[in-house]
Amino acid sequence: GTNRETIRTGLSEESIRAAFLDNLFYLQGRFPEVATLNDQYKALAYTVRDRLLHRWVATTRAYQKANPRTVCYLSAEYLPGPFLGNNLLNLGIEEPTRRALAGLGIELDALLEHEEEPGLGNGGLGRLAACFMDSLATLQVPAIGYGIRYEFGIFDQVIRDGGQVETTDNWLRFGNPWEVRRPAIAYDVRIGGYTEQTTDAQGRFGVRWVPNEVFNGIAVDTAILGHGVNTVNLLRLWTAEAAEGFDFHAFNRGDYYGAVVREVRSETISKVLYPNDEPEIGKRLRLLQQYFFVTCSLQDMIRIHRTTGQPLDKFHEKFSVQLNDTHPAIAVAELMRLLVDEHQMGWDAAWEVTRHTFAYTNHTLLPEALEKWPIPLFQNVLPRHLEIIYEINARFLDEVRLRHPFDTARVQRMSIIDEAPPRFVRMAHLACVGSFAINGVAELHSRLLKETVLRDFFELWPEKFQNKTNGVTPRRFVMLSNPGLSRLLTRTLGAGWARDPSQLRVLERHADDAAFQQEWREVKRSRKEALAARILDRCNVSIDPDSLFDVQAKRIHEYKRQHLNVLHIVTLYNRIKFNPGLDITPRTFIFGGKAAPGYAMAKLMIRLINAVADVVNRDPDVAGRLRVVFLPNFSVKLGHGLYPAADLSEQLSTAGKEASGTGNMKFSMNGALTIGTLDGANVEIREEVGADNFFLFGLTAEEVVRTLAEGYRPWDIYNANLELKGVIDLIASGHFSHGDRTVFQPLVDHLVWHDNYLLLADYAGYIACQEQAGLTYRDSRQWTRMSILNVARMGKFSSDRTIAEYCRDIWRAEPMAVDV
Ligand code: 26Y
Repeated sequence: GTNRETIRTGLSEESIRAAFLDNLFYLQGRFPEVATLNDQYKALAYTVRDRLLHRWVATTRAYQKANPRTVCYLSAEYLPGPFLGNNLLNLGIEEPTRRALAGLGIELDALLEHEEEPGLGNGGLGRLAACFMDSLATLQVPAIGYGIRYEFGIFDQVIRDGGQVETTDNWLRFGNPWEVRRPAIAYDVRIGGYTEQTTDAQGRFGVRWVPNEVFNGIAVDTAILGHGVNTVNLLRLWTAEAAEGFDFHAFNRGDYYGAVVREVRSETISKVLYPNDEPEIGKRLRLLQQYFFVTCSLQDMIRIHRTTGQPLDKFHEKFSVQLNDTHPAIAVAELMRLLVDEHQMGWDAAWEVTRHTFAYTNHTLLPEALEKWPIPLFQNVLPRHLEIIYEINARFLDEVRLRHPFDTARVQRMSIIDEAPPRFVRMAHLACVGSFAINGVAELHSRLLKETVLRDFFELWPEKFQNKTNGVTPRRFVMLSNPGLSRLLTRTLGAGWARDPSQLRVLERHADDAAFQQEWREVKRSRKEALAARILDRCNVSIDPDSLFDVQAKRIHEYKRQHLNVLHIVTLYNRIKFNPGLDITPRTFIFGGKAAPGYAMAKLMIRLINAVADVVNRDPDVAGRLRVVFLPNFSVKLGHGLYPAADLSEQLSTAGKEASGTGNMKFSMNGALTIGTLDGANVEIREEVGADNFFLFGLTAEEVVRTLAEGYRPWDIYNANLELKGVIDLIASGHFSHGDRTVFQPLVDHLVWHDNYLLLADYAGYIACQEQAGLTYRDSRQWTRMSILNVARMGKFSSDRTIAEYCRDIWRAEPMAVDV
C-alpha cells in the first residue's frame, strides 16, 4: 500500500525516521533504548538502501527496454570508501536524515564514522576504478563494474615499535548492508587438466578442455548511484564457492572429508586481496583469481547479450570492455575460448569480435611491474588458454614479419611469449594485441609509453594509442569530505560546480578579496583543528593547527620518495640544533600509507619516519617548530579527514616513474598547494593552476634518464653537500635508533652507493623549494590567494571529464536518462 511505499522510498525527515525505527525493529530486532551503534548504523544503511533500490530497479528496467551500449569495467581492485555518506549525498537527503536521527538523539556523524570501508584494492588503481564508477553513474552512462569480492581486503596496518605490522581486514565481520547476493547468477569456473581434440557429427574438429577442478562464481551486487540522477549502475563482484555436486565421486566413495577440503579450497580463490602493487611472479592463486573473475564476468556479459536476442557476432556492439591494467588481460584469450569452444564460432569471426571488444589501460612504466606468468604455471592452470595464446601469437607475429621483414629482434621483443628461458606469457603484450585502444593515465605517461615500454606496438599501431588523464570525483573528495568548503563554494558560485567544475574558475575573481580570503582560511582552519583532534586521539601527539600542515599520503615506495621528505625534516632539525634561535615556519609533517608486506625497503622507510618522529617530537629544542606524525592505516575514510586539512601536498616521485597520481588532485581540489616534480599528472596540474601557484623542483624525466646513463655517482653528491652529509650521517650514526647504527644502514648505504631514484640529485633543489614554500606560507594573503587559485583551476581533474573522454574516444557510449 501507499504506507509501505513511503516507508521504503520517502525522502522527508518523517519518512526517514519512521523507516529507521522500522528497520531497527524488524531487521536488527532492537528498540531504540537498547540499540548499539552498530544496530543504528545498520538500520540507517538499510533505510538508505531501500531508497536506492527503487532507482536501481528503474534503471535495470530502462536498460532492459532500451538495450543501450554498455561499458564493462574489469578491475581486480575497487576502493569505493564508505558508502553511507556518499549515498546520502547523491540522494540529496543528508539534511533530513540528520534531523530525523537528531530527533531520536542520534548523531549522524557517529554512524558515518562507524562504517567499515571495503578495502578491496591497494591504492591508486583501485580508487580510480571507484571514481570511474561514480562518474559513469553521474553521467548516466550504462555500465557494470566487475571485480572480486575479497573476503579480506587490504591488511590493516598497525605501527608497533615504529614498524609496520599487518593484521587481517575482516571487513565483513558485522555483515555488509550494501550488497545483494544473487545466488541465481552463478557460473562454472574450470581450472587445470588437459585438452583433447574432438570431432562433431559433421566431422568438424573442435577442442574439449577437461579440467581437473570446477567451482562456481556467485554474483554479489552493490548499487552505485549517480549524483542528482536516478541512474544506479552495478558493481558486480564475484565470490567463489564449491560447485554444487561436482565432487560426487568423493562423496560416493564416502570421502566426505575430501569433499569438504575441496570446498574450502575453492573458497580460497576470493579469500584475500594480494597486498602488493607490483607483481610477484609465479603466484598461482593470483592467476586463479584473475581468471576467476574474468570468466565469470564474460559469461555474464554473454548471458546478458543473449537476452537481447542479438547474435554473438554483435557482442562488441553491445559491450565495450575496459581492462584496468593487465590484471584482467586473460579476458582476451577467455573470450576467444568462449566464442570458439563454447559457442562454435569460427576463429576469424571470434577474433573480429574480441579485438573490437577490449581496450587496455596501462598504469605503470616500471618494467619490473609488467605482469608475466611462467609458462609451466600457466599451462598447469589454463592449458586451453595457453593454446589459444600461441595461436593468437602466431598470427600476430606473422603480421609483424610482414611489416618488418628480417627484423627478428623486433619479433622477439614483441612476442606475447618471452622465449628466454624460463619462458613467460607477457600479459601487457596480450592486452595490446587483443585491444582496439591502449591508453596511459596522464599526458607524460602516455608519451613515455609510446617511447619506451610499448614503443614497438606504437610503431605497429599508432592509431590505437591514446591518453586519458586521470581524475577524481569531486562528490566524494570535495562535497562529502569537505562540507565547509562546499558550502562556501556554493554560496559564492551557486550549486553547479560539483557537476560542472569549470564553474570554479569564477573563484579567480575572489582570490584577492580580503573578506573571502578570511572565510577561506576559516574553512581550512576548521579542518586542521578536526585533524589535530583525531591525531591527538589516535596517535597521542598534539599538533598546532597554526603550523603548516605538510602532508604525504600514498603507498610507501622508493620511487615515491617519502625518504626525501624525511631528509628535509632532518635538515630542518639539524638547522635548529645548530642555530637554536632559527626563525622558521612551524611545520607539522604528516605521513600516511602502507608498505607491501614483502617490500623490506618500504618497511624500513616507515621505520625511519617513525624513528625521526619519535626524536623530533620529544626534543624541546625544536618544540613549537617541528612535529612529525605517521597516521596509521591510511584509507579512503582517513583521506576524507586528511585532504581538506592539508596546506602542502608532497608529490615527490622521481620524474618518469609515477604514471599519474590521483592524491595530488584530491589535495589540490581542497586548497592545498603542491610541492612536486614534473611527473605524472603533476605536470598537468601545474599547467592548469599556473607555475606561480605550484612549488616545482627536481630533474625532468629526460634529465633522470640522462643522469643515470652518464654514470650517476650519489657518493660524490653526498661528499660535496655538507648539509646533506650532515643529515645522512646523523641517520647513520644511530641518532634516531637509540644509538643502533645497523637499523638504517641498508637505507643509508643504498642512498649513498646506488640511489636509483635520485634522491641525492634532487635534494638541494627540494630543500630550496621547501624553503620558498615555508616563506610563502608566512605571507598568509599570498598563500590564501594561491590556494584559492588552485581550487579555481582544478576543474579538469574531475573524473567526469576523464569518463566523458573515455566515452567519446574509446567506448562510444552515450548517456541515457532514467525516470522513476
Ligand atoms: C600485479 C598486482 C600485484 C598489482 C596490483 C596493484 C600491480 C599493480 C597494482 C596497482 C597499481 C597502481 O595503483 N598504480 C597506480 O595507478 C594510479 C591510477 O592510474 C596512478 O595514478 C598511479 O600513478 C599508479 O601508480
